[in-house]
Amino acid sequence: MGNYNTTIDKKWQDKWAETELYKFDPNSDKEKLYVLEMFSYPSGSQLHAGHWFNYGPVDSWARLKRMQGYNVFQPMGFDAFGLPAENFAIKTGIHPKDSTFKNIANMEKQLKAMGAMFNWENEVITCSEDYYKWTQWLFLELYKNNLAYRKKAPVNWCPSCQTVLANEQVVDGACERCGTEVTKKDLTQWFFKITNYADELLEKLDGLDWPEKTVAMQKNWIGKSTGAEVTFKVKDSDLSFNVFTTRADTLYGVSYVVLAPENPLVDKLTTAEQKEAVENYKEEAKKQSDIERQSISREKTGVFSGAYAINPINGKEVPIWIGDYVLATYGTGAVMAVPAHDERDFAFAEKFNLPINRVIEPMNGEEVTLPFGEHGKLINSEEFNGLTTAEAKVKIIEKLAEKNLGAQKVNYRLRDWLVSRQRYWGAPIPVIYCDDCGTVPVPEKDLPVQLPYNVEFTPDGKSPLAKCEEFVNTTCPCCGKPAKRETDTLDTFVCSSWYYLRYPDNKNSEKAFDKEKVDRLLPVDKYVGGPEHACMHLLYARFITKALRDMGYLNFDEPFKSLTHQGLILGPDGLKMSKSKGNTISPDDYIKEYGADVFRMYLMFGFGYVEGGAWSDDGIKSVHKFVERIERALDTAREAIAKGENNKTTIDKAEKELNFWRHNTIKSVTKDAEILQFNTAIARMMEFVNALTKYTKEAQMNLEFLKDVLDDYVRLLAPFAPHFSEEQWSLLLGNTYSVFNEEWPKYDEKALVKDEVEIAIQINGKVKHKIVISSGLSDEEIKATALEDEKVKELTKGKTIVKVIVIKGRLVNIVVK
Ligand code: ANZ
Ligand code: ZN
Repeated sequence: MGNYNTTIDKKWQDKWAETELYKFDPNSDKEKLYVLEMFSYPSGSQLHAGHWFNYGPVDSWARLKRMQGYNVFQPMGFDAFGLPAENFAIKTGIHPKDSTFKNIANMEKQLKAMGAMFNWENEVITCSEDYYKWTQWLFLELYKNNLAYRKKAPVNWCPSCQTVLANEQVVDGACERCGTEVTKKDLTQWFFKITNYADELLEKLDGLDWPEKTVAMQKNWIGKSTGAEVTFKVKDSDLSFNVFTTRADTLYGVSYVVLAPENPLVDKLTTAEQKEAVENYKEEAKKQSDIERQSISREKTGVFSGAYAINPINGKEVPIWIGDYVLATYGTGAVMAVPAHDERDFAFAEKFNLPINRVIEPMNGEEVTLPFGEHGKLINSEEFNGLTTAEAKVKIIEKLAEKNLGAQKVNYRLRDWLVSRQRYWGAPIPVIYCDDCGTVPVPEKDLPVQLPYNVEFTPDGKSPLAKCEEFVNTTCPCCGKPAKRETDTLDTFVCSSWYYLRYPDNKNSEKAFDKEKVDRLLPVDKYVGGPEHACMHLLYARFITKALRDMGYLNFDEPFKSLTHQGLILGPDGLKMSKSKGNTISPDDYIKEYGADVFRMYLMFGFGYVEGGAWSDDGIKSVHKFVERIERALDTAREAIAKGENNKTTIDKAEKELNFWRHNTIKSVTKDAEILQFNTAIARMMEFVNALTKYTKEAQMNLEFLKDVLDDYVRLLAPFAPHFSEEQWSLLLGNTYSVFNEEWPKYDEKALVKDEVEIAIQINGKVKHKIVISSGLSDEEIKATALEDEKVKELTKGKTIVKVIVIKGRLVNIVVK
């Protein structure tokens, strides 16, 4: 049994804390490196294997960087507002504030037991007044700069969470949190104008060192679409409407137009005869989610409005239909339908017996079945016949533009970010409504608008704060008359959209952060967290950074230069861990048994970092054995040094061999760990132990050399097994605390060239013998060495040597007669 256990963990954690080993010095001359892990949500009271997989290996990377000479900043905090704490409160009656702070205290303890070098003095807790005060300030700054506004809009409503959701929080038509199907509700809500930044958010993605998939997801979410708006006049009326199309070239093929049921024009143009049918249809449409509405396979539904529109290119009349496959929130909420060339229009036309007019054929004139959605050349399009799709898109819009009936237009799928929530556990929106003065932002000096403690938070669709008289009733900051507070709270994603800016200056009570301090540390050099935030947190944070930059608070464009998503650790059954399946792994139990370093090393060795995989008890046991083997090998070596017997001063074959492994290990570990490929890095360190064990069995050892090798090895191991290595370092004679103040070892390329090689000797092409020669020899020297070898002399005895062929590093072929 080895000595390494949690007592060693504790010993060094205390020493690190006492000596403030990891304290960040903002004035250091070393190059800064901001390493950030996504902060955790204190919803449960336990760190789970997923947290560990995020924080443990990244801490190892940060330690490596520290040893490589960087001034590493690695803060930690808690994303502490939000629904889970509130739902927990509703279930148990324990107040969210009480449960949250209790969970935080426990998680801090666990995080400390991990032995990571977090800069705890920079901790941020988003539900603390000294933090949410500045979240409210951020809201006010956005408001002042016309980037926060309030409007009535159909919003996503989760009937179970009893609150609105941002578009990003709706996944396949269901609530991202609880899976309940999301419905629509017309409500007055607060929005952030993220769409102002759509173009920059898209363009700057290309300059980021981010996973390709995440970049693609954000691009898709922003959804830039280049097309045109075309104006259709309503027949016998002053009304007109625009459609957004990416296929202006198909304008001659329009056989009807479709309005979204929610389009305000519907009521205005529906004829008396069609009124009832249209009303019924609108009611039905409310029950469908956007996803269902857009599904290609779903049977199309619709209703005729009774009205007609005029196709602006040829003056032809086309019927105006209402159909829910057109979304109110995209483009103009109206489309020109070209059934011959669009799949959904085709299905709709077939169902309602509407004309299907071909206007595009393939470039080679081949016959095709409809709908034909590809590009080609125009037919049945008067003066535009023969033009390619691309040419016609330009020419047709040019012609319409002369009459003011068309223009090029870029559209985005991205919508403004809905930030108000009808829930309790969040930062109150700092706004006051006054009968005389209207919407009045709370003056900065009155921040924070405190979240009251005694509130009835059982959800009933209204904001819990609205039921709290002391909170609601206030006086207007402008005129002093009685006024009412906004009772919605901010989406928790607002809290997490700027936390990385607060870490460097977390105690500032005058400002959200000091510009100079933040500019010195940001952008974040390495950000690591789960992939589930690709279109939410990561997009919101980029937006807020850009908005603050434009307000003059920051000097950089992008918050996170380099991003990695760690994989998922699954239960032993290969399924996602969950309490109900009973397949969760409790890190604390394993740590008690094996120590934090064994747990950490297993996570790094047992899984590809971005792949993750299924937990295995055998896996952690074998890592435990490996740590014991290292310990034994190091003990043996150290004892030999301490005894000082059988020492020698020469560097012979055995030393060269061990030296080769030493530098080979340094090289591979440095290379692999750099790119967070921890599993192979640890595999190399395992190999090294074999070489070390072999050397310590030599009759004579060069003890000075051995001490040197051990120093390097313990330094290599330190980031991966911090407590264990600190202990080993302290046991090695003459070393001073701490190994983490040591330099990362460098490898010597020369040591990697083995100076002796074994080569084969062939007689007439058949391998007969092997000899060991010095690797620096020339062909002539190799030839001479081979021919002088006793065995070779014997093999060629009595024969005539016709030719000797030397293939460097590999073989010598002797042709004899
Ligand atoms: C006529 C047309 C003909 C279209 C054709 C396509 C093919 P993206 O690329 O996603 O931007 N569209 C426009 N607004 C819509 C809405 N609110 N709801 C549903 N569909 C809408 O798609 C743009 C195309 O989607 C537009 O181009 C329009 O149909 C449809 F052969 O216009 B197209
Ligand atoms: Zn007023």
